[in-house]
Amino acid sequence: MLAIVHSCSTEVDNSRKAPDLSSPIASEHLRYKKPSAVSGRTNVVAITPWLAPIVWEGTFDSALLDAIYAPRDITVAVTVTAVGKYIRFLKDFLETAEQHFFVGFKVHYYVFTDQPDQIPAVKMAAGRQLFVRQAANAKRWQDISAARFKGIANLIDTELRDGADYVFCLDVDSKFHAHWGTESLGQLVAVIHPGYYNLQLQFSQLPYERRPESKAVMSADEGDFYYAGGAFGGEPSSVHHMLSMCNDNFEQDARRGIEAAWGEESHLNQFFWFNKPTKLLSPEYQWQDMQAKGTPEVKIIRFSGIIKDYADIRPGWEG
Ligand code: UD2
Repeated sequence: MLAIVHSCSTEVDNSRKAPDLSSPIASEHLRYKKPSAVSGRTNVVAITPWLAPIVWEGTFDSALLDAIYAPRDITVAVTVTAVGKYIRFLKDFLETAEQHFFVGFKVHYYVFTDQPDQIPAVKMAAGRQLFVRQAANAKRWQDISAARFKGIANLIDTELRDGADYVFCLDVDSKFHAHWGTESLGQLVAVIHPGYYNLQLQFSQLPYERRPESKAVMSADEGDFYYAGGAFGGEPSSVHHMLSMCNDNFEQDARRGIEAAWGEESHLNQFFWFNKPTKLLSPEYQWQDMQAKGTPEVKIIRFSGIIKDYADIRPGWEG
């Protein structure tokens, strides 16, 4: 495993301190507009039937949340894979992350790539560092995408259990457009897929894997939300458990010559059906540029997948 540390503009102390929960938060940081128990966002659902919050613009106060998390001196790890032609998306991903993702907090980017010499130089703020880890190329884009789960699980095992408080796993062909911060933290965090949040679809019409031969199978009356494979996260141990379970199921399928409908995303969705996420992020946190820019529900787009030429960039693309 290759380990290259890219220097950033400022010296960073790598030793993580234990959170000092005894230090009081200055009360002025805790003051904010009086909250209401009876008014708020009315055109979206902000809580699941299992009482996990669904994070939408207008449901949280960033300054208050930052004041709660800042004394804990947290480190947020981000994993992103840039293999083959997808390396071209990394610069924008990193530059926009520096503008919007956990600004003011320690962020460690872990870039998995087959081209370590092509990592762009991106100026990073103090406390933010980039680490490169080797990833293999493959003949099929599906295999590159799915291999992320095993690679990230290994990274958590070897480095993140003690090296980060939270980890987010994101698609590289994406850009940040607006604030993404402490409101997104939780034990196990899923993002509602932007293509399925507002359709009056039955469970049977969501694109879960349906074939009983696959370990990702969901029956027609099962499901919660349909979640995106391009963004999820949580505490390292919980994310590790999820990735390991999904990867085991994915490999069992592969040994029997089956590939779930949407690859690892199908396994992820089935995992979340059995193991409910503790926090959901609205599609503000995983939009797609090919969709309309805004809707009455999605007032702000924080992170979105760019439009890409599949035939040009994906190995093994068959249309
Ligand atoms: C969706 C999911 C994606 C994955 C995939 C599985 C979203 C926004 N994205 O995206 O996470 O679950 O479905 O079908 O929900 N990659 C490379 N090189 C390659 C191919 C892929 O580095 O040649 C990496 C890269 O980080 C990319 C990710 O794999 O962002 C997923 O591939 P994709 O973006 O082409 O998959 P897509 O758009 O179908």
